[in-house]
Amino acid sequence: MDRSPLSSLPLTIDGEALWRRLQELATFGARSDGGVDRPALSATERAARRRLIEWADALGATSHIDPAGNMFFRRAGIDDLDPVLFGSHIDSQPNGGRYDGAYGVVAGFALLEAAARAQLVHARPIEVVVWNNEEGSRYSPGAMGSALFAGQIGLDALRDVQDADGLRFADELEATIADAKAAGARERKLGFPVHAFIEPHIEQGPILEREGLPVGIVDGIQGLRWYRVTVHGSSAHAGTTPRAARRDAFVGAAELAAALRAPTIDSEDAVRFTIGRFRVFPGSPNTIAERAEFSVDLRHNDDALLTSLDEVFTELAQRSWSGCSVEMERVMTLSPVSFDERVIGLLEQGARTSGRSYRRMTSGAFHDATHMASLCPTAMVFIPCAAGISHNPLERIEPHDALAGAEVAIAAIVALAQS
Ligand code: HGY
Ligand code: MN
Ligand code: MN
Ligand code: MN
Repeated sequence: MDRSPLSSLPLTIDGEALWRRLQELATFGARSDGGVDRPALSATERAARRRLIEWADALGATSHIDPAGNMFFRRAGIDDLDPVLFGSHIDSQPNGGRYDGAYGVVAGFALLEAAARAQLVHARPIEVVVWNNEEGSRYSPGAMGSALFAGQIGLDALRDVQDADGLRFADELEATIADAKAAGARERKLGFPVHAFIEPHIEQGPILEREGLPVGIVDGIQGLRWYRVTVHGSSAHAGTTPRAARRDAFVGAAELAAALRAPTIDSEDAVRFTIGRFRVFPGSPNTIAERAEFSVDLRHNDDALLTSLDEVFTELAQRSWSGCSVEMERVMTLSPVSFDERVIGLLEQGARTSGRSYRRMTSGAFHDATHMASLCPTAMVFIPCAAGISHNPLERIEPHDALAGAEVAIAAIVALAQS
């Protein structure tokens, strides 16, 4: 891919408009504590998608939705070449912040706005993308829409997936697609050739703030494994059942959880082990638990270590724990990924041209860029967030950093769209 040197920033980005759009998007699923609760494929997310369609209409971009629920807001190029994609996700954690995912999508709209204002001419189409269900909190696995787009999983495998309230993924997806089409989005097939992809995102860690840098150029993402563990016991009376007769699913799950965590903290460097969801059934104070379900989120940049831990986990799950049996399913596997050096180089040029100091860094969080890197030249740009806090309503960014990251990413996107 040839590339035009970035002698100056190709567009003037309206930082105030970018900030206004971020705050407007945060009204969809707004929490009283300043965060957002905007689950994938929920009514609040459907309303947010409709607002993005309105924004696109006003900026002369066409709106599209694919069978995976991914949305694309397309600014035509003078040639019908493979498009450059630019964006992130708008679904959030239940106690999410305003900027995780949303920042990358709004930076995309800042580009559409600046390009429309400047009547920018570019060879390739530029498409702002909203990947469906990146968080994986309501429906597992995460990064689902980009995995479907990249052919890593098929829709058939998700037919029976339900959320905690028993609402089927397939039904909620169908309703979301119908709602977007009613608001003017055009249907599009799943998957198409992409020239390059850039995902602007908040760092969700403390490094950039600690080093006083406005921009991070992301060259890769660490690996991940997600597990769903179910421990089966027997319900019984809390007051009358002697210890020897108990098959208490909570006790079994607690012992297994501790056993799973032990080898991760024994490894020479920080495997990140998280149990974020733990549910006990029937969930009555005076009934011994018949079933316990919990999640395991495992992260590290050494795939061989993650694979070796998978073998240890599989063996532990085959044992009996306080008389309880165990089912364990690995529901998500992401190998560490390295991004494309040419796209990284364009982002570094964008930082230099815009006079922003920066550093290269690897992402601890997974992103849709993980799957896109298997399809096309891909990289990410990070901006700092206060104290590295994310997946928390206290998530905060600064308007000047939001502008800096957008200018750097947009300079690279425009250069890619010219080539
Ligand atoms: O969990 C993650 O790493 C991403 O932020 N959803
Ligand atoms: Mn995110
Ligand atoms: Mn997230
Ligand atoms: Mn992401």
